[in-house]
Amino acid sequence: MFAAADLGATSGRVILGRFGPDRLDLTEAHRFPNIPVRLPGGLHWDVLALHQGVLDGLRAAARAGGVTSVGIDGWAVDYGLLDADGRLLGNPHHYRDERTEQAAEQVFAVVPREELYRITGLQHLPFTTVFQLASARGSAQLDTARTLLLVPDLMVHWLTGTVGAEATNASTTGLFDATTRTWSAGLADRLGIRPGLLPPLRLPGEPAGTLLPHVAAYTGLPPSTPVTTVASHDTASAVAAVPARGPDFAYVSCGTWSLAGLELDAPVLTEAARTAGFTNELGTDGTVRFLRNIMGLWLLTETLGTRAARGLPHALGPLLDEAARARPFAAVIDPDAPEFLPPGDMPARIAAFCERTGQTPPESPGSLVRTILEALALAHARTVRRAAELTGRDVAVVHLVGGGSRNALLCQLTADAAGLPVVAGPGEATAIGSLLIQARAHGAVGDDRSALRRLVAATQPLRRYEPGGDRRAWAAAAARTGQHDP
Ligand code: LFR
Repeated sequence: MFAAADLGATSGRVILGRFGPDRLDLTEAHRFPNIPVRLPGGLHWDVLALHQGVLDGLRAAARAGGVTSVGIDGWAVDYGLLDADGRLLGNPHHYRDERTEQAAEQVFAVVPREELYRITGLQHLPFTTVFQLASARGSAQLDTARTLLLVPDLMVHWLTGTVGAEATNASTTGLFDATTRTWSAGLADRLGIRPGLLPPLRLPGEPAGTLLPHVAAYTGLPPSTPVTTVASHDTASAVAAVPARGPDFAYVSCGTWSLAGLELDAPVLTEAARTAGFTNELGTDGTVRFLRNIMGLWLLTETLGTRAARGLPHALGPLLDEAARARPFAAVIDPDAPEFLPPGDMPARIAAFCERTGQTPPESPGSLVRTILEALALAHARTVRRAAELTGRDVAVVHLVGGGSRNALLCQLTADAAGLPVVAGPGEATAIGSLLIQARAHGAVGDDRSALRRLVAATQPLRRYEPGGDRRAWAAAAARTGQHDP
């Protein structure tokens, strides 16, 4: 049995996976909330609570019979800083904190955006690590720091005492060279980042240490339990678990974010890819995740959160039923409009977006939810099409994985918008990706990446949605969106 600790933006979980010939059985050992905290210094992650959640999950794993190995993944970009004694300096910032607004321009003044893209291959997101570091420049915290650890690497450090930077997640920092697949010492130097701050890289499958004595004592797992490096960027793990049966697929990893794109062998670092907003993040086995970030279910969860705070009905099921019955295309919004990024009153922001673009805001909660899901479906479809155009690849099927795959309306709308079949599931693709990498490293499954995908396809519940709907209406909506290349 293997344990995957998967940290998401709203909750963390520890999932146990048991492999057998043509078998992969999953059980959820523990789930815990991830509640960001606003302090005078901005919006932060409660990393101690996350560590405690991981420990409690591992304790549950020990009670369930123990594990061959543990792996940890989480969202990208964010980091903790350690001092010379290896202690965490303050609480890591949340990528939705507003402090990075001006920072990108400071970076571009030193490394022009076109050059930065040619080196790192990253789409422009205001919160990328390199911009967060620029906004922290000259702070006492950064001046004192000796080691930067991305959040999953920090969790591994607290389990094992070891220090390393997992490569798929390092590739999201804006300090990683997409071609050489190493830290870009040149960029760090030009941007005044001490080279020693960035720890040695580790690849998925490599050992990351064993449990510290106090971790073993608390969890009840033996101190010799290995922690295995997985694709610690959650999206990289999710892509590894896409249940594709052939090469001509696109994926949408849909949770808080929708990450839509293709798996490639080499980065595409052209101006066309840059202006279309595509990123080249590292995947497992040296693959490249050529994708775009789409705002994702964040729009929906923030909408539900706003309604809950006002004492309004906010249960997802009934709202989705209403949305399914609501009139199509009451309003068409761009889900990636920058004002949707920070936490806050999403219904009011969507209404303001509609008014600004000469549209009547959705009039009922069901219509609002439908507007969000149609906007995501349009963005999924448009991103998949652009990715195919930019790479000359054929796409015959879209695999929608992650929590969003449980949203039948979103899956059907995505199929309709793309004019392609959507295969939905698995919902826990990220944890499955982590389990597969661990199982492979410990010899419980074979090496071949496509065979791992076939195992997921053969063992996990999947649902297929055929494209339907009114093609002309979708085309008209796409023309109305204002969904733009950034
Ligand atoms: C998804 C994800 C995305 C990344 C965003 C912020 O959970 O990891 O891939 O762009 O979170 O880190």
